[in-house]
Amino acid sequence: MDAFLITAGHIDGHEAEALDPGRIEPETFGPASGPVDAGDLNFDAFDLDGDGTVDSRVVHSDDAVVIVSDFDRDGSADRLTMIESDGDYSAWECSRDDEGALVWQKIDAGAL
Ligand SMILES: [Ca+2]
Ligand SMILES: [Ca+2]
Repeated sequence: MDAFLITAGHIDGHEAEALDPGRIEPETFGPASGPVDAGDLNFDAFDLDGDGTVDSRVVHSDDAVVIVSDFDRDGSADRLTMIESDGDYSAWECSRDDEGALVWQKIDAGAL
């Protein structure tokens, strides 16, 4: 398939509603979890990549503390870092596959 631009029309009706990061469970989160709502980055947000624009905030879900990062500020999270109560952590980044579907990829994991 040739490369093509993702348009709103293409995504419309194609993807599930964005996931609330407060409902993320590290045990079940995976590549096909879909878009994650970055939420309101105007409060309690910080600048993780140091470019002068706030991009990240901390969300407490039932099972983990989740750092939600939206570096391009489009409202959809680009990176998630989950820290479980036992110190296990995992970091995920999302991208789109050839068909425009959002895919999460685990980029790091370990124990604190
Ligand atoms: Ca930033
Ligand atoms: Ca984003």
